[in-house]
Amino acid sequence: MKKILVANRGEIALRVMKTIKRMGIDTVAVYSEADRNAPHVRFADEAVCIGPAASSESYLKGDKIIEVAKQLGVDGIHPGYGFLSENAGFAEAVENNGITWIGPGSKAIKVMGSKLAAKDAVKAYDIPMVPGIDEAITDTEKAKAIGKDIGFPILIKASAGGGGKGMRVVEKEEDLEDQMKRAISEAESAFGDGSVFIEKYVSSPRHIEIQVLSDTHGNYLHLFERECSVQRRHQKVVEEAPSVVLDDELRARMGEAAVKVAKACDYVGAGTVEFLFDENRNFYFLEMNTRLQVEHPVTEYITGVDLVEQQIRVARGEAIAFSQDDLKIKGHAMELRVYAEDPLEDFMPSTGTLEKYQIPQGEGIRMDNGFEEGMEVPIYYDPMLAKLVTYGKTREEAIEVMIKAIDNYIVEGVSTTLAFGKFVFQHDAFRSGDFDTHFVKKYYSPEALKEETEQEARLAALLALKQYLKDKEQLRLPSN
Ligand code: MV4
Repeated sequence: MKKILVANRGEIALRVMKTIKRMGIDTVAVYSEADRNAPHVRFADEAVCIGPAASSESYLKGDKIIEVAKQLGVDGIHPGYGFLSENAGFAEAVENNGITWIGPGSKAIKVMGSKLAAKDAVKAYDIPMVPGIDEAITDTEKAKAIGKDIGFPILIKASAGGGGKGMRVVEKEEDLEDQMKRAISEAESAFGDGSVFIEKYVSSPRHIEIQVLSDTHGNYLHLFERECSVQRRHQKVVEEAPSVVLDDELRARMGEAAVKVAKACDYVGAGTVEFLFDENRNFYFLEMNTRLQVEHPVTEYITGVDLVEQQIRVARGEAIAFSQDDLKIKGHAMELRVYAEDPLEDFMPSTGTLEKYQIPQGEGIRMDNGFEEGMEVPIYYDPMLAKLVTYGKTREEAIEVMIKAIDNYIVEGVSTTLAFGKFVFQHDAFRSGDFDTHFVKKYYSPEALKEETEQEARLAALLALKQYLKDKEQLRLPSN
């Protein structure tokens, strides 16, 4: 491969292009009219405008992107995450045009894009699943019988849903009929597919996912877990690797289960298998994400593996050059997603100009960043500014590096979630490791954040006063 087009924008386009460049391969950026001056456009060897600001007119225009790729003699397309990354039709079209798709086969994307098809595919592989049914259901009487069988509360899920969309908890039998009708009509309008199914509701799970990697030679490996329990409305906020709750035995079992899921759909490349983890230390397969994930850097930190490089090597047909036994966890990594949102105003997106934008740097800090001082934060796309990733020999160290890095991250002109992130990293429940997917709902409020910020301001004022008094004292000392 001599030239790769990155069909994405922002921090992930830059991150992917950095590895491509390091591998001695040329990069092609595509961009919308809103991104003319974006860093990913300037970083690339070549860049082509593909349409107006709206994603539907630019970054989602698969045909246009393929046309550009052919014109420029591109050998491969990397989709990043979001946009076209899990679009089976696009993956197929790329291949049909003689371009290498740097991602899994369209069959795997399709199967894992449907919860029910995914359950069906992994059925024969003895993978732990939440008690429930594995087919679409419309009959409320049948649903009631299942509810009685597995016990309430139950969860109704949309087969075509993902990331929490189209889910409904049903506490008791009386509510079932009504909730099911709503779930079906919601799924129909949101996904054009009204198929829903039922699972036992796991009330306080942790979200733990396993990174897998496979090649076209039949090698399958896992690169351990990421803990992603700190999230807000199904939007991850903080991720880390490894998880505090796994031991080597459980880690190996979950890794093996994840590899089986990958095998079940003939997966090729880098993928992620999500599990729920309950208070009795049971784990259950949830879904598989058939793309490079936002939070992949924490895995790169603790394993030393560049996942984008591996994706490209696998797409070129190379065999993975290391084995499961070669992989060892070294240290601990934390990631904070920094959004242009106001944590005091219900995380309202905050747009405007970055009047000041200074990113932290130093030992144990990795910034996956897509912005610069003076840039506008556009309203058209995801409001994530950057990922702040830190590393330490221990979890405590990674947290300390993170808190210092947050303090050294200066943003003016838009609101950010930096203070909210600091709130998480300073929280006792987070630091002790005793948290689950309800962390934010349970502990966060604007008042709690304000209280903490004010306390810090008081402390800072006190320290300044103390220093001032000390300086004054020293000045008064007689010089002889
Ligand atoms: C669940 C669950 C409890 N029980 N399934 C949310 C996103 C989608 N991937 C699946 N999700 C869940 N499925 C059963 N049977 C709780 C969640 C869930 C969740 C999962 C992972 C991370 C955060 C979450 C927040 C709320 C609910």
